[in-house]
Amino acid sequence: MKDTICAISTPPGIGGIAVLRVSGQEAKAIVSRILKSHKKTFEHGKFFHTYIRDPGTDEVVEEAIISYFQSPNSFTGEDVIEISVHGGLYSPQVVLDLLIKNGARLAEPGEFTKRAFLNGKMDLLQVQALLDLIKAHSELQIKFAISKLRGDLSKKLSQARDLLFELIKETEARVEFEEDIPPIELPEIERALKEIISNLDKLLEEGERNALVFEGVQVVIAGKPNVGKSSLFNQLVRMERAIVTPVPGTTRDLIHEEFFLDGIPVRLYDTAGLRKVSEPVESIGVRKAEEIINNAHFVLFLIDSSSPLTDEDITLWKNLKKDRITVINKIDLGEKVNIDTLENSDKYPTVKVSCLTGQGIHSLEETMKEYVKKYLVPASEISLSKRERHLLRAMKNELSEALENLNTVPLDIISFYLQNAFNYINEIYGWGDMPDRVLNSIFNEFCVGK
Ligand SMILES: Nc1nc2c(ncn2[C@@H]2O[C@H](COP(=O)(O)OP(=O)(O)OP(=O)(O)O)[C@@H](O)[C@H]2O)c(=O)[nH]1
Ligand SMILES: [Mg+2]
Repeated sequence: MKDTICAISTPPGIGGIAVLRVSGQEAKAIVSRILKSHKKTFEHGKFFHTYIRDPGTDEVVEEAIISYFQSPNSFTGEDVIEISVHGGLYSPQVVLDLLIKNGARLAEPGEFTKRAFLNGKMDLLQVQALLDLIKAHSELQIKFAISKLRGDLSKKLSQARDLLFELIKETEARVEFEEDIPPIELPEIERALKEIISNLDKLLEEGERNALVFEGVQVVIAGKPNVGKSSLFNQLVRMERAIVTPVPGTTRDLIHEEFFLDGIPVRLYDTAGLRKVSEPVESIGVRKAEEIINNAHFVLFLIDSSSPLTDEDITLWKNLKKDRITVINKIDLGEKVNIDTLENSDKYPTVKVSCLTGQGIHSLEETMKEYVKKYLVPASEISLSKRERHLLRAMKNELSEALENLNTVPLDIISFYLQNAFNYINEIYGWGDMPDRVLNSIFNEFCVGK
């Protein structure tokens, strides 16, 4: 028998109420031990008012509303009792201690959700959706999380799974009872495989792009030393985060902050001014800057407005293999720069700003919003987590192997590829044998009490 778990499910702090949750076969027995009156009966979906009593001292320690959900009709699928108490700093803890003293065990992070999963109340796609929902910081993230929770992705995947299952049946039958049934129609198998692969491709493309809603867009501020990168960084993140001085080469380390543009998380990096240096600390900074630029979705390329372009600007611009917004800074000192000579400069939007006065910053933010949307045009609300993407790709690889070798290898090998693909799709749902290591890595992301 599994033990009965308990936790405070509301965040710590003073509030209207706090809720404790108890789940497991012994839930009723344990909670009964700490109630003032034993006459209360637990009825599924009903609640009652009572007092919490310490059975050791017989003293009343709290007032509570108790609700009961009978197995299997509860969040975890087990008997669940929720105890609502006054939302203080200390009293929920007193009740929790009593539950533990009387036979319950403190739940691990995400253990309620893990039990819900193990009892077949939700699949791993829904678990991920729940996690996305809890961690959501924007309306857009909520929309995507709800879509997954309601099963939009599950439906799409189950089409692929059903088709694949049919194929496995076809091939397995031939492998097992070769003589008794007509030979397999290879062109049919080929057509079906192509269909599944092409659907997977679409799903992967869409789901990966839309994952930006959760994973965010990486934007890097780059330019030669002293053009005002750190000043711009501070303006955009609205705090004095990075050190600003008139000395070129001030910034050496990578600094980043996150903020939202129209509900999409942006991770903005300030970098060391890009130049050739022999000084070891700064040159490490330059190397790190180059690395992070490579990984960025786009760059804010900073140019000093107060003097003409230098060779440094021109070389950096030319070597930058990234999409960019050109930001001309220090316009309060006059507009002496002409960027027309920069290769393809008209291909990118240009915004003029002064990080000293704040002029143009709003307009830059608007341009950035437009830019962010270039990377994210959600035609649907389907998004794929890293785990889901990884498994879908693995599944696709197996199917591609099957397709490639269809006419050249024996059918049992094709069937083997198909089985592997089938195992991957089941793993996305969390069906079949799931190693504890994998499950823990998912459920540990939750807090205690969820
Ligand atoms: N007048 C004026 N000065 C500015 C503006 N933006 C930045 N500065 C000044 O330019 C100098 C360099 O600014 P930083 O923000 O440190 O420049 P940086 O590009 O981060 O420099 P490094 O980290 O050394 O590469 C500082 O003295 C800033 O006060 C601006 O819009 N107008
Ligand atoms: Mg700097």
